[in-house]
Amino acid sequence: MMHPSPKEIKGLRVTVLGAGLSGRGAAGLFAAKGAEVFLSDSGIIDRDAGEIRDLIKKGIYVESGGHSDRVFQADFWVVSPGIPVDSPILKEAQSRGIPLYGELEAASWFNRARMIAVTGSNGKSTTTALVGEIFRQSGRPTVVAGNIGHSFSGSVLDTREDGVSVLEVSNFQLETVESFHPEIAVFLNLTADHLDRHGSMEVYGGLKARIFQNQAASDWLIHSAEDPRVIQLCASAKSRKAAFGFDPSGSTCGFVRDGMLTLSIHGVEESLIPVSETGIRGPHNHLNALAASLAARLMEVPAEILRQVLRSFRGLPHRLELVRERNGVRWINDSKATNVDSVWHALGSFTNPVIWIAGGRDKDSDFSILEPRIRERVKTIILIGEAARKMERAFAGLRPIRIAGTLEESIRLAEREAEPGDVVLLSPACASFDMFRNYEDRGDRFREAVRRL
Ligand code: UMA
Ligand code: ADP
Repeated sequence: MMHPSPKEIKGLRVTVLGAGLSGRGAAGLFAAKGAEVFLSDSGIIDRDAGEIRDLIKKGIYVESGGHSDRVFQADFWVVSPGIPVDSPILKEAQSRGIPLYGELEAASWFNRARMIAVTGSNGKSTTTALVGEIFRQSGRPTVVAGNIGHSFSGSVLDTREDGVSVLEVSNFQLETVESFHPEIAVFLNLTADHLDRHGSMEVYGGLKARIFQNQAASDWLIHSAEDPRVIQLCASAKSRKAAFGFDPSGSTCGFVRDGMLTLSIHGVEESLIPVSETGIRGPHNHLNALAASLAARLMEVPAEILRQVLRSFRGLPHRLELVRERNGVRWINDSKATNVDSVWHALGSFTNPVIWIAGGRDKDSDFSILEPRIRERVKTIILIGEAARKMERAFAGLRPIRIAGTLEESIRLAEREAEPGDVVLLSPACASFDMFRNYEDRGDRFREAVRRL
């Protein structure tokens, strides 16, 4: 079904489901375009909080504490990514014939800039932020949005034809795309995550592949040359392909040769900088850097700008973030490592003995995959949260395991164990929602407690 064109929005009745970041952004966007907006949230929201108050002032009707029948009086719905497509309320809307669009899809109808979209199981935020920084430094009007923490709806009206939209795209968002069409799609990797929502790797991988479903032969798909599942999924794309990895093939690709980040653009090689001079650490981050560099070069950013930003970009907070060095012990906050593969790479980024703090809310993960890495790098395991007992069983006999009741207690235990040269790494392999508001809250609490030591 064709979605309404931006010019047809005026006067339509739009129900926005969920009043989180996506829903508030979408409500503001569609109200600005003249729609009659009804914003509905199943949870309790603070009607006096600044942004909601502003939406109410703009004439948007807001309900919370449940979805009333009024949600069905709509020409179409804009749905937040956290609401699964098979949830009863969305099924009911579908059975009544109401068109449903995801928030990212709906925002993209209004995009005026050239579009780069980044997906994958891990490294999305880091790569998106790096691409965004490169374009900002190049002087192009740049919007960075999506799963990275700012809804695209909230900034899409700022996009300009001479600018670029750099979007981090999650599989939740891809579940509800239809016409979403990035000129450059980046598919970083595919490892187990969110299996509690999607059930199988096939479903999860199929959703990620939607990032390129509307691409044509003139578009670019930048993808991993390391990940066999990604390579297989990308084979069906109509777009031109640029692979990145340690030894990819093709006339346009990115690789590391003799310790140097290198691109080949239409067969012409360009050396960027030595990996040892990049601001972000670990081999996984060098892959992120190659993907970001390809995206920028394919949109004509001069290589010199790339070199500057690759040196200065230090990564985002909560991703292998050095909090403190104290008595020869480095304390690292990797709270954003919410799945098993990100921990695999985190542990692989250190050569010193690691005291590893992990645990939280399990996402049906298979923790035993980490066994070889634990044998190589870990000295002591300290577990917290709901998954502690399951993880304890998975790692039994590998290394000494301690269970802590709180994050603060895990830090005290780690301090007692740590010797000069060690690394204390919070890299949970789990979601945070059992004990914290989100991964940022978990990382902030870790940082504060470590600074107090
Ligand atoms: N809600 C309903 N009805 C329901 C279920 C939920 O009204 O049946 C309401 C909740 O009460 C809540 C709101 O929906 O108030 C939350 O919506 P949401 O979960 O879609 O969250 P947003 O605040 O809109 O944030 C979303 C992304 N969150 C998710 O996909 C879960 C944010 O990514 C993203 O930054 C933001 O849009 C802006 O684009 C976060 C995330 O955790 C960081 N993403 C997952 C990940 O990275 O692993 C996919
Ligand atoms: P995402 O947005 O996909 O969650 P982030 O950039 O926020 O990705 O990083 C999440 C976690 O994954 C961090 O712990 C980080 O160290 C790790 N990570 C970053 N890039 C990669 C990669 N290419 N492969 C595996 N893990 C990665």
